[in-house]
Amino acid sequence: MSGSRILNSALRSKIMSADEAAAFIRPGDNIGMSGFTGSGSPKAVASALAKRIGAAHERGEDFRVGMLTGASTSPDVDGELFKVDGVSLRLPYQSDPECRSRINSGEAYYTDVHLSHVAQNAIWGHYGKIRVALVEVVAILEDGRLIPSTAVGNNPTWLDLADEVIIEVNSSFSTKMEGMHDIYQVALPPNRQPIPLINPADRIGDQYMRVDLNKVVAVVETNAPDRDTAFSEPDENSRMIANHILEFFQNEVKQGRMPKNLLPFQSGVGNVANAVMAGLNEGPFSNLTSYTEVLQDGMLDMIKSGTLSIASATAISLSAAAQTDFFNNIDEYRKRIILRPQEISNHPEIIRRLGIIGMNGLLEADIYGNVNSTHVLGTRMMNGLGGSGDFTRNAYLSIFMTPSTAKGGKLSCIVPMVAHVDHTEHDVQVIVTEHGLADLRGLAPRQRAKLIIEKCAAPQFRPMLEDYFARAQKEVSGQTPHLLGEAYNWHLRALRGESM
Ligand code: 0RQ
Repeated sequence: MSGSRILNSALRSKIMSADEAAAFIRPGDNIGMSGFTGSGSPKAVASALAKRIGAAHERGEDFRVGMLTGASTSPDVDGELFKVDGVSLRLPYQSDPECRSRINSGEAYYTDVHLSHVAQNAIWGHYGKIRVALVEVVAILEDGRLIPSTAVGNNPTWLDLADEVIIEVNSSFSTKMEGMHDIYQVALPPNRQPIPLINPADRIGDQYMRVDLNKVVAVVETNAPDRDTAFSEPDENSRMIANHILEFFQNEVKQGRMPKNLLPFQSGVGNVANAVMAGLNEGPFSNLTSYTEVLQDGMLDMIKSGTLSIASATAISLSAAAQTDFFNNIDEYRKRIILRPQEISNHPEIIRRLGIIGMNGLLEADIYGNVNSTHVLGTRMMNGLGGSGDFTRNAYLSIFMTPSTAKGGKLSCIVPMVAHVDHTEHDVQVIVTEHGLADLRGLAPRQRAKLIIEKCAAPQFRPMLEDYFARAQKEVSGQTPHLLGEAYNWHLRALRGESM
């Protein structure tokens, strides 16, 4: 029934169509938008805006906006807005092919920033004025408080900063999500206080988001599920990577460095990460906890089996089948899942305090352990850094996992020197491929190189890496020996379409 989830009468009077709401957005606006890895993104107003922008461009008018979100959105948001060349600035993380192509062609600016930094940067004004907030919620209470949807992201900050607020109320999500969120915002220095979160299960804030009702210009009703984040069955490489990691964890417990139920873990996105979750679910561990950004299918399975007792995140990004399961069993999941603003899910203070195990993917690592997560062959943006840096720098254990090769074996994911650095050798502690796991803790660069080549490189590239490293030591020496005239020949060969 129309308006049934909008209990506040002032906001009920603002109900309108997506086209009418999109008309509030002006050329040049910066929009603080909901959405994190496909979940919680606006289902109607962004595509209505894309239509409006497309029509303006046909009339020869300039119309582009700045688009700031939590992380990636969906084809009807990033895809449609970028297809009409409607975005001048995008941040902080994206994974849409259309968006990626406009960034790499130079038509749009993309600011790749740690996810935990976005809110405070926006408050400080580093992104300019955030004039409009476009935020999806599940329902509006009588007093105007908002029940967040499947992603919290930066929404509390967008609601605070914007002059005009457009709210989408999505009735496809159960109102039983009420109580799953924990909204806590940090003050700016010098008034910042310690964040009182000691365990992943702690609730430190409010269940609801708040907005100044006078700023709300439009309320739009929608009824559409989140983007379907499909996962494939773990392939052989992913299974082998997962096995190396499980064996490593067992040894850490044996050495007394981690308790039997490990430490809270963070898991990146993608199929390898999901396979590691599947491995953990089948492995010998129980009563695990997670303090992460995104809850994927694998973690839902772990909650169901009882392996995972609590999952703290900022978003739930699931396949269609897992979304059905999530809402069918929401009363159970609500006891085990907490969704927080990304400033808190990714906060360095908490990550360091909890002693997180961070597990993320990479494009390439070099023989000394520097990691490139974002730039294909050094120049073309893939998805962005996301939260990998928040966790890698501050975790107790920073693990990077990848197949040893890409593009059918033509590219080695272990190279002499990465062509772009997201995570430095000082932060990267473990690298894992299907061939093995290199535990780099405590090692000096030349020791790291030996181990990474031996354990992680693909057999067809190993002799070349050994030869490079041997000659670099002999001809140049130094703390971190490199043949600077040769290091990027690997990438140059790849750019010519040859094997590295
Ligand atoms: O390309 O899809 O065209 O085939 O990169 O590679 O092996 O499927 O791995 O899905 O785990 O993604 C780094 C992108 C890895 C991801 C990255 C090509 C490869 C394929 C994907 P195709 P895989 P994954 C939490 C943390 C940064 C953000 C992050 C990522 C595609 O992990 O975005 O960690 N990380 N956030 O063929 C050229 C190489 C390559 C390569 C792989 N060396 N050169 N292409 N590929 N290696 C989440 C958030 O923060 C929101």
